[in-house]
Amino acid sequence: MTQEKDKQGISRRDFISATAIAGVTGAGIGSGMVGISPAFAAKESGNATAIHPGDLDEYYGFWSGGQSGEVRILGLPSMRELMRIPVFNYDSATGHGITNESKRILGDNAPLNGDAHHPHMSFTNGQHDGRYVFINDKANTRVARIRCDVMKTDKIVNVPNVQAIHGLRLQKAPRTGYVFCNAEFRIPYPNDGSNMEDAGAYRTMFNAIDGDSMEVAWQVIVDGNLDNTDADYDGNYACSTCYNSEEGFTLADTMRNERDWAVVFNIPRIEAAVKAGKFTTLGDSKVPVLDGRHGSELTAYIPIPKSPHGLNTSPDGKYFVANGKLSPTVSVIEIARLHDLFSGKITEPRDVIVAEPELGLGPLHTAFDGRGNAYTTLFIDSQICKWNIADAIKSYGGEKVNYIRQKLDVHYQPGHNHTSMGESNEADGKWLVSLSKFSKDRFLPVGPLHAENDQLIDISGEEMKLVHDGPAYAEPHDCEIVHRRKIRTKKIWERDDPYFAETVARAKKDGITLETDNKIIRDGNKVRVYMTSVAPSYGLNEIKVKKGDEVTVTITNLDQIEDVSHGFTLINHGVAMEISPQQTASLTFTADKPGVHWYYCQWFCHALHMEMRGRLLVEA
Ligand code: K7E
Ligand code: CUA
Repeated sequence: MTQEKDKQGISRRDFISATAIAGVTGAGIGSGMVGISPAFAAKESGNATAIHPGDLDEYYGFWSGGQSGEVRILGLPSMRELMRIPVFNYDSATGHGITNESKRILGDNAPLNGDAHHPHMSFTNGQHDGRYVFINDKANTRVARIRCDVMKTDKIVNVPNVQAIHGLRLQKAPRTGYVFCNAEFRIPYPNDGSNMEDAGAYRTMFNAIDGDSMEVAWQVIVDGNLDNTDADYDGNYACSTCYNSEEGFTLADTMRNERDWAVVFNIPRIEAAVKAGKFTTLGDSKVPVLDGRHGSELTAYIPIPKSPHGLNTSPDGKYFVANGKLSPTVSVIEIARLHDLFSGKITEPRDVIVAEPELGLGPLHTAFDGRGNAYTTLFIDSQICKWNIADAIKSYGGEKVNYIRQKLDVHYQPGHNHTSMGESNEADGKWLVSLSKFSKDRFLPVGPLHAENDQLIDISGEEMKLVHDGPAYAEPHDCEIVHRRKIRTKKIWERDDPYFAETVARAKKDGITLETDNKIIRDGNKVRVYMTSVAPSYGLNEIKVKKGDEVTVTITNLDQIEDVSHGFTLINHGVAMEISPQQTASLTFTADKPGVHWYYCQWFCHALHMEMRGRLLVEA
């Protein structure tokens, strides 16, 4: 059989299911491959990469939208972008940041920019459970929650007392539970301008948010800056990397020490201390603040080489891997030894380290295949280094073994990398994505600002194989790859959905039945317009108000057919929103311009979509 390859080297005929050949390398052919010629399988080996028109992907990828402040959903292995979820940003397609429903989530006067880094799906017993994705906003010190049944942001919490939420990971067991997040930058306490030059007054904190209530549960003061974090699979520990143990203000200051540290948080001890009232509060915040600086029984500081960055838990729950960044090594911490460290049986903190393999220049993040191998990005070398954990441990113990399995060039300067299901205890070792920060010459040039390059790598065999380049806008620091069996989305809204419950309650107060009524209610200079929409028309094609009125338009989309979303855009007023089937959406604006202003549906919904419009008549 001849193989037709396109420019990326992806076989157009590679239609066999990924499951059937996962893990097959070279000539080893599984019996599940009925009807596939041995020549084909032997030559191709590994995962099916092509998803043909009409076929569905096997995985959802949740991608951080970086400085765009959003989250994107990709399909893997096709790397097609399926949806964007506005989170910390303004979105003119859906009206996030404009609608009353989204403003309730964002808060009053919320900034409409964000710097999203770390999207992570909730867990039950170490497995992804399809409930929520959480993500941080470094730019405005916030954490958001996305509902995975409708793929909308449903809660955002501002974290008090700190600046710049960066590393974010979730409690894995028994469930999420806590959303652990690092505040990166140190600020003086109190931060009121009274002590800005006093370096000794600066601190930062490790934070835990209750993933159910989205309230901050507690905060722990630490030494140094905090960078990335991860949690174990038993609910006992979280571990964060720290750079700037020097606690300096300048670049030169932060680089002085040969070693910084990883700080381990003892979750049961912290919870006990909160219960026992051993905490303070700061300013107006009621959040319990505990002291976890050196000497505290709540934390353990483990010295590791210079300015570590990523912190990743192996899917077997045995190790925390801290990535060296300025050191060519990663430090492997055996989680079982942390019990002895906290009980005092181990007195030298570095005795919890069981391997420190030297991998190459600029190790930033590590991913796992569930078969005992780890994959570390080498930012400076522009490579992924595949290494074996057991062999690295043997080597640290003095045995002569080569733990490095392969180095693969990526293009270029990779930050995070991710394996399919590899951030849960169901790592399946099929795919690896390298989130390369620079794309340089890999795509058609589009001006000084370049796309990032998210590269798909087949890791199902012994050898890593690069199979796809995917350009991405605004830096997707991090992503997570979750099998589609974990996710159940709704195709149309349910009428009692909490997303618009407050809007429904407001209508009820006005005596409105949203599913049938088309009415305008005047309340002083406040005008509330209620209408329905059914393709291709609104329930009202004329709204009469007076100049200066504050107008709230509430629309209920009565269509029951999947994909018939409507919209409402009012010309020259900066207002627009999505109204998907069975959804109620609302927005408020001031009618400050006398005259006729057309409103129209901006989501193509019908052959007569262009005719779906009406007039706002503003009397002088
Ligand atoms: Cu860019 Cu996870 Cu914010 Cu590393 S972090 S690269
Ligand atoms: Cu309704 Cu377009």
